[in-house]
Amino acid sequence: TIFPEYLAPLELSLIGKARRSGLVELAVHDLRDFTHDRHRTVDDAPAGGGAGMVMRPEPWGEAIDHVLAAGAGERPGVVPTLLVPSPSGRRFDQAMAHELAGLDWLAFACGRYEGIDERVLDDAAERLPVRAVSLGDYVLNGGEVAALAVIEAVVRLLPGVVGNAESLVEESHEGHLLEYPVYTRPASWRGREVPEVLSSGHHANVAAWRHEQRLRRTARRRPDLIAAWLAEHEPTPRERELLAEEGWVG
Ligand code: 6GU
Repeated sequence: TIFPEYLAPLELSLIGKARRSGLVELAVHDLRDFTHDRHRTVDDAPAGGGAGMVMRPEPWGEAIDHVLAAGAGERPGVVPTLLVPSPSGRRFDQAMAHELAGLDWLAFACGRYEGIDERVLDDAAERLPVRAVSLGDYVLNGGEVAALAVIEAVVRLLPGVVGNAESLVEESHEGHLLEYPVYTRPASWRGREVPEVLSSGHHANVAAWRHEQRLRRTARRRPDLIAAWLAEHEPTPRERELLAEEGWVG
């Protein structure tokens, strides 16, 4: 990155704690440390003309060589997977987070401006797996915020990082459904009550209500996810009824 300070939040909260307890190791590298001119230049005009600036290949090549050499000293024979945040990358999702959580070592190349000279990625791909990754269909100013998002989504899946492993199971995007709505005390607030079933103590009814809420909410907000859920579940007559009530048409 050319903005190491952008990644300062990696000291905080769950990820900071995971780092301090040795569950994950993170290092931030300043791309400008790999420049050799007085102005520490990292960008130049795009070949072929056009708007904006492109990141020059030399600092990136040196930075990647340095990260590879530094990390390889600690774990011989292991290479990182290089993730390149880009709106033209493959869409990041929970399945990819699980996949990345199974890898030993991830490296992120955070581009700015119009992007990184493509030869950097072609050159790196001869030595490492390289994957362009997008958060979604909108444009950020650079890869740092995307790298933070990917790191947070991946690190929380590592064993021991999230205290209560059960909270990883029932959350949104596990099993293709969104999470059910949650409530706490007080039982009545501004004339709004916590749904009665939740204070019934009847665990089966609570579980059935939550499942129904997940299905309804997903059909309403993210109908695109229902097809993936249906591919893995034969819906009960009740589930079919709920989907129909929410206007889902398959
Ligand atoms: Cl990964 N990078 C940038 N610059 N913009 C994005 C993105 C990534 N994902 C969505 N928009």
